[in-house]
Amino acid sequence: MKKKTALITGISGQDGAYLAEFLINKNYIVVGSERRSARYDTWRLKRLGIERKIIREELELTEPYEISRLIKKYKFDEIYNLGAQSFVKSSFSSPLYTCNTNGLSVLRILETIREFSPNTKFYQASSSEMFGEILTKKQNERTPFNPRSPYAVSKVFGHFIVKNYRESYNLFAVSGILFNHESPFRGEEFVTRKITKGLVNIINGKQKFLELGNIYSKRDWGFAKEYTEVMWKMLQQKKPDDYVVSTGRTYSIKDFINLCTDYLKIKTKWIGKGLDEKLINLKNNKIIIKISPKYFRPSEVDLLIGDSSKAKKILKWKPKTNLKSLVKIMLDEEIKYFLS
Ligand code: NAP
Ligand code: G4F
Repeated sequence: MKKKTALITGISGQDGAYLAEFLINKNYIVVGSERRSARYDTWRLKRLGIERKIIREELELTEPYEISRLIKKYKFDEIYNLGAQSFVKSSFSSPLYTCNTNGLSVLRILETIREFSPNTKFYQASSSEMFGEILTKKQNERTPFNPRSPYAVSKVFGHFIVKNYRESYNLFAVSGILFNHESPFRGEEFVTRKITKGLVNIINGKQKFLELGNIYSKRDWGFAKEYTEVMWKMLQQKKPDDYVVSTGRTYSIKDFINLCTDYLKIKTKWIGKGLDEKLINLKNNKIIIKISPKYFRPSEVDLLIGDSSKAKKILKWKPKTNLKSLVKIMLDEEIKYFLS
């Protein structure tokens, strides 16, 4: 049987690495696109041992002609559009760049598929951030969006342009509305990895304390490796459709910290309130976490909690890793690479 060829934009990111591994194991030819940037880094692909199994191509998502060159060259069976300016906080300082990269690039890809490769199936990385200030207790495919950042607005554009091209031109184009998903491959700017790395640095004397922003927001956190598998499942269905992917449980950043300190067996105590709240290490009475206004956002998403019953019913998918297990996976890997 002829091997399928898939393009993953954002191959250097967390999800790109796990998805590439998954597709390689499914015998796909994987083309991974990278932008011409000094930041390009293959550490995740190296750690998975798949760096040499990927065909690397250049693609800057904001460049209109690069995507058409690639699509004409490969006529991909599947495209997974994971590339994005994915850090919500940066979207407040770079709103135009964020909207161009995350929003208009989706349209650029869809237009090219429509014109040159209409049989290509397309997956768009939509986000639970689109629900923003939530309008229902749990969020599913029918919950209205209420975005709270330029990032979320850019993803809403991407989401609806996918729906529009599916309905107008009969393309197999879908969006996965994924809730937060984490792993040892998470970028260090995101809160979970900042905490796991920071705490391991602190107990090993490499860092004195950690500064965080709003520790009371709540997220529905899953394990990234499981979430990339569901992207593929969406493209194997008879009918293209959008799906929410989540665990259905929500925890605050403070809960996540407490799970980490429990696992690391650090005896701690929270003291103070607001900007003066601190986490003290009871062994030596030193402050290990402080609050800094530097990490607050102009507008915050206070609470996210997903309802992925549609994915469970149709895709036969459900999450396996709870937050306590995810904390263990992240901290074990953090310790292993700190010591190596
Ligand atoms: P990530 O680790 O930040 O990876 C983002 C990728 O996009 C990187 O490879 C980055 O390349 C690339 N990229 C950024 N700007 C680009 C540009 N202008 N042109 C080409 N490539 C560009 O993100 P992730 O966590 O894997 O997430 C994957 C996708 O899912 C993103 O679209 C994100 O918005 C979305 N999403 C993520 C989550 C989550 O919880 N992780 C939840 C919902 C949706 P560089 O290495 O060069 O920066
Ligand atoms: O880890 P975060 O930066 O993730 P956020 O904003 O929820 O976005 C992530 O998940 C989205 C899915 O819902 C993706 F679409 C998006 O691409 C990204 O992957 O922040 C989580 C929470 C926020 O409420 C933030 O204000 O943690 C809070 N927080 C508190 N202190 C902090 C910090 N976030 C970061 N990054 N750094 C802090 O020091």
